[in-house]
Amino acid sequence: MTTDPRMMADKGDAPEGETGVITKTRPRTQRPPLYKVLLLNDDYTPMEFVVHVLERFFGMTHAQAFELMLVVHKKGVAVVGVFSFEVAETKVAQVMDFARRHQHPLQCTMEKE
Ligand code: TYC
Repeated sequence: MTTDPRMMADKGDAPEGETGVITKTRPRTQRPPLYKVLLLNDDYTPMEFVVHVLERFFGMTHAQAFELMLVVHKKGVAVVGVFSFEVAETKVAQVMDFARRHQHPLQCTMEKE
């Protein structure tokens, strides 16, 4: 029997070459927050003006724009698109400015998704 540590049998705590602190981290993918652009109903803005806004600033066909305008008209509000903060901000400003220039009370807002 030996007492020399170099001669003692492996106690089997862990397989050789696999000791040490685990340092690997899962890559955390950061997605930018998205913002919904909402169009609100009112009693005065002409339906055709709203349809034009949706075609002009949201790239919808006349049929898509008419359909969504009717959703806003009936339900009071609808999401017209989802964008990055900067794009959403620009769309809201474009719609609000266009409505103001035509003296319509149309309201467009954004909220974080
Ligand atoms: N309610 C308006 C009307 O009857 C039409 C309208 C639709 C106004 C959608 C705003 O976001 C709107 N003339």
